[in-house]
Amino acid sequence: MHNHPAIPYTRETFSADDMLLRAQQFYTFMNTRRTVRDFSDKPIPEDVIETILLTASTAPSGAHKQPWTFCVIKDPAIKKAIRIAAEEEEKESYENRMSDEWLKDLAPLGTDYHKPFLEIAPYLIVMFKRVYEMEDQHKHQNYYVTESCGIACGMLLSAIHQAGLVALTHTPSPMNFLTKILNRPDNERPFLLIPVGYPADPCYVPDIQRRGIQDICVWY
Ligand code: IYR
Repeated sequence: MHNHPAIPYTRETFSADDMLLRAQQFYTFMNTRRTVRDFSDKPIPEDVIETILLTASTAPSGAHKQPWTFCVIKDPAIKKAIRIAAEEEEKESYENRMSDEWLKDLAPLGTDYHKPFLEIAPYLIVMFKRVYEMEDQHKHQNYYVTESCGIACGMLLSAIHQAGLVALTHTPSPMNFLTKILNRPDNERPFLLIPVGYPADPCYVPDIQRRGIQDICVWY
């Protein structure tokens, strides 16, 4: 049946009771994740970040192309350049590009164009999506690049949470300045900018709730 190389795969399974317990425990843990904007500048070992990125890279991807590059920025001068460029775009967005409805929807989050966390957080992870690969001067297609990168990002956020760290999914718009500052090749496009660190002490998050199961699930 298979004419491609395949290896056996098994994994540990659980009784219904244990499945429910594990599912509940994981949900309880993940439900303590919050998007954070108040970061501490306390350093984090590089191997923690590398391990988190390896977890992100376990995500499924179209034709297993793994169409992502994670740039990790620790250099204060580069963080500062990113902050300056991001605030310039964000100022324009908040003042002229975002609709009244959008600004109203953001009001409970208390965001504005100031982005001090871009310099305070010990690392900025910028995820680039790789829209194609260059091999032997030929372009090779990648597939479902946005979906693949979105899934990898979710796994990245989970890995950050598991390590006891916090993150922000920051989307300065437009983000092309990241391509220039980080000198990325033509096949890469900025996908998401994720400051990672310890939370500041004190750290505040918006007083908002998640939707319940009745609101997110329809059974057939
Ligand atoms: N990118 C801007 C605005 C912003 C947009 C959304 I949608 C958010 O959920 C939060 C912020 C900023 O980072 O401030």
